[in-house]
Amino acid sequence: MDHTNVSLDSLILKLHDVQGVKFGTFKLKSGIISPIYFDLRVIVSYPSLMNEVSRLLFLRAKEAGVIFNSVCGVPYTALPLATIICSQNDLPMLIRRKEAKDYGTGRMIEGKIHPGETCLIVEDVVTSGSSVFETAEVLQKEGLKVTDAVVLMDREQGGRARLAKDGITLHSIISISKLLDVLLEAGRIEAEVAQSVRRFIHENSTFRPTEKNGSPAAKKPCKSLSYEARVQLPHIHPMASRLLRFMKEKQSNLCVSADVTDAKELLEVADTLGPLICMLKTHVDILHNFTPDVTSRLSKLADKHSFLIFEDRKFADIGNTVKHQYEGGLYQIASWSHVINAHAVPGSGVVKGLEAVGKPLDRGCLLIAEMSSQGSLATGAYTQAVVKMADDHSDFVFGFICGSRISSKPEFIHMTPGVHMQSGGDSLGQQYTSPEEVICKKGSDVIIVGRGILAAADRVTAAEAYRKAGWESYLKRLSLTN
Ligand code: 5BU
Repeated sequence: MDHTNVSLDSLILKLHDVQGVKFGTFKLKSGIISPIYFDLRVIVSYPSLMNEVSRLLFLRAKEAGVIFNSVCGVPYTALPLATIICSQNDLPMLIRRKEAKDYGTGRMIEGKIHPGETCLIVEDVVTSGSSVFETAEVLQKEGLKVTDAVVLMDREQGGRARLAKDGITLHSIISISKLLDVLLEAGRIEAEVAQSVRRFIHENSTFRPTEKNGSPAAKKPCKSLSYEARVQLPHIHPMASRLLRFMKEKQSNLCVSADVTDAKELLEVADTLGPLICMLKTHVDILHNFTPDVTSRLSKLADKHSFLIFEDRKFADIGNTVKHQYEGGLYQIASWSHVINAHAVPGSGVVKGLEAVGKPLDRGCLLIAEMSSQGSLATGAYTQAVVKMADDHSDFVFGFICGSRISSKPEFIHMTPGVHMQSGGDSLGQQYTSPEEVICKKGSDVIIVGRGILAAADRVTAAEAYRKAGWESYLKRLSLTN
């Protein structure tokens, strides 16, 4: 069980206890009078708080699927945080100097630099995003890539949008809104104080994006949007964003359907094909020798190779029953599967039941809007009703199983099964479409391939052929639509 939400509330209260956040009348550097002030430097005096903040920062980056080789803290408060993160997770650290040494090498960065590698930036508070940006600039000058920053506190004054403009995604642990909610509920502040802070934040944004929704991407039709542009969308689900990142980093929109019946073979498929895929789809209930150890090893392989696990359980019962099926029983699916799917046929209760279990664990759900099998009843008005259900539950539902793009919202991921290089199907109703047709013509995002790869004499070579075909079809789609 993940206790992030619980610990987040207590973290906010602890920060208030140690006066890391204060309410009153404060004159800022800019001369503006603010009703709230953060002084997170104080946390260095509280070791357990330092450890907790560092743990959550690292977890946030992991949850978002950020892939990085080293970590750099924005001087000075975030320096010790970066140190703890690196020390506890065995990661190399880089230190940014505030001023170049006037002797010796005159370097601005201390630590071993490997040009081309990606460095994660860590910061305590972000207002306009300029400190993060300055650090990113120094790192980039040394040949490093900076794609993401994690921050303890986002003041929600435009930093996120400003950094997004420069290609840096900001991930925050605490937003001002959350902070105010928790302090209000705990009776630490009055409603009027919360209200005045909200007004101040709203009126003092440092960055006003010219495009609607804060993202130039929001206006483009989604077929012409790159996977990386979709990561930046303001309302993207964390699971969708994590998947899109894996896709971009690994140049893979391939999900392998690991339909094997032996546990050892399943783990072998995951380990050998892991580097080529963005997602591994399982049917654990077809394993003849399932043990909980299989799923814990699968999770380790997912971490090792950066892919998501999708248990294709197709939940389809009333909310109360699916809750138990998802959380308990022999398979305890919620504890290891990042993604699950559901039929919409029972009505929205099925999503509500699953969400009650999956949301606290930061899981995500796909709704089955269409099926690849011959004579499927999931068509027309049914499919449209599924899209509406996804819209209504976009906190937990982040996409569809479908044959083609069915929602114009670029936040939704479209995943298509029944994919094979050779046309045709099987004797039990499966119907196949090619990777190019699915990605380029039908506008789906991810191809799901089972026997096309599993039945090949050399599975790695076959998976690479599907990865390449899927990726090239995506590049072709971008070039045709832009
Ligand atoms: P294949 O070997 O590529 O045909 O396997 C396809 C997989 O996708 C298999 O695990 C099915 O259970 C799954 N699937 C599908 O084929 N069609 C659908 O509409 C849905 C799932 Br939903």
